[in-house]
Amino acid sequence: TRPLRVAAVDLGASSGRVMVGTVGPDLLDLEEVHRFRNGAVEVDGALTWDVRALHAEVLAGLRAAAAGGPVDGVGIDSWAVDYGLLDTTGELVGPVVAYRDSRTDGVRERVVEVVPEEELYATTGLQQLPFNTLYQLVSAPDLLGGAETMLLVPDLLAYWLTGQVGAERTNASTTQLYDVRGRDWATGLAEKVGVPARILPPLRDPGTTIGSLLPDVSAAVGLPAGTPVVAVGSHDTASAVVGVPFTHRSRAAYISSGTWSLVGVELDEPVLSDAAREADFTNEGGVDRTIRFLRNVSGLWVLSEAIRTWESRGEDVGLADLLAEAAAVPALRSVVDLEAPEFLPPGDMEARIAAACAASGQPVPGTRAEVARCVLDSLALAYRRVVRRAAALSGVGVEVVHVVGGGARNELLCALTASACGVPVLAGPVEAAALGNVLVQARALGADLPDLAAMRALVRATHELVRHEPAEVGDWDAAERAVRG
Ligand code: LFR
Repeated sequence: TRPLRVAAVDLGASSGRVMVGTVGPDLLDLEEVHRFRNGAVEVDGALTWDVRALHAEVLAGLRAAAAGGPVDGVGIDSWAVDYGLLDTTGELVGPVVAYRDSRTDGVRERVVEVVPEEELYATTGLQQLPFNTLYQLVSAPDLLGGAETMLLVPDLLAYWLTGQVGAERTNASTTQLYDVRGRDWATGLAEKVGVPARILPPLRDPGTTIGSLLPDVSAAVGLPAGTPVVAVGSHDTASAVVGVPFTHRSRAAYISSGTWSLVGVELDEPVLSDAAREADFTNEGGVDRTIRFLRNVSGLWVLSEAIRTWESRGEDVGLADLLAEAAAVPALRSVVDLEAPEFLPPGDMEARIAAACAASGQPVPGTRAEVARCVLDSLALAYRRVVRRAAALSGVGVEVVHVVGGGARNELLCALTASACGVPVLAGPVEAAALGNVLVQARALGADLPDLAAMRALVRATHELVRHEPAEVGDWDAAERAVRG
């Protein structure tokens, strides 16, 4: 029998791609067939996602996949929390607002007056991110009246491919409207904060079939009408964690490093202790009933925003050159708290970094290389803080840190991370999310991959990892005191 050939749609906040995954015994190959830019666009004063354009890009990607051979399945993952609202006729109500929009400013503070943080955490186990779906919904109550269904971004795209409505569980778990222990929508909580429970669609498990391509879609992309769309870990981080090549998951932490850095460990049960709540750790639902116990740390977003600002002023910035120059800047000259709220919205990151350094009595980075170095040192410092905390809260003894995603190809960042965490870093694969997407589809379509361990063994057997040993680069304790007192 020929190997399975599936299309994985993996959408990030700054780019999207459609990859063709080929899976067989000892075979796991990825080929990128379509890549496109993504980014929030301002419409009527709101930061929004152009979901129609994303849909068109998905179709273009599927067409490219079909042109290369048979396609046995399609799976979609994307960033979490954002959604479209549909009315009773299935049309979008209002725009799909992006999570960095300021509409949620102050909303969390209002909600916790109604439902105390302790109760929110006991039910949902989620980190208090200002943009959690719950807070977004509460911030725009006028839209809820006409809404019949809320679909998270990957579920919305799957709806346009198949006509089927539902909520894939790993992404549903990021909404702060999902009961992490009861594994169901937290409808009581939703009603308490004014979110009508009717808009929460039926849950679906990763690994189940959503439906098959609608006739017009299959005609448009050149795939047979019966082609299944499979629910994968539709939260990109859930798929990325499937792709983490753990040998012993109970002795390792992971960092899914891209626009965001998701730093944590994989567990079988949520940790809902007071200590976990106070440390603001999230318990997101993973594939095969696992728990992603982690914190969101601002990631390479801060560097890419800085570069975007420089380029908007007509300066030409090559990332490779910038990183090479940053590597030559002395370590830990100045560090900032990348978990601070000022690094969330788009804008001039160089100015925000300068202000933070000045406020904490550290040298203000004076060159682009120094700015980049400050971001990378600060990221590694945050990784150290969060890895240690994850270990302490969960009882996982971290002997190695896996770095997956785009950050895995950033050698300076990986080396700094090993130094900061004091354990080896295993870097790769870069395309962990697409691999996780492919693997879950392959199993659903009959591949012999009984569990996550088998999937990860296949990733290890087919992908080269780069090992970074911890080296002395500077005084991380002093750096931590500089940002956190
Ligand atoms: C990463 C990610 C994070 C989520 C953030 C916003 O791409 O999905 O896991 O917290 O984006 O959705």
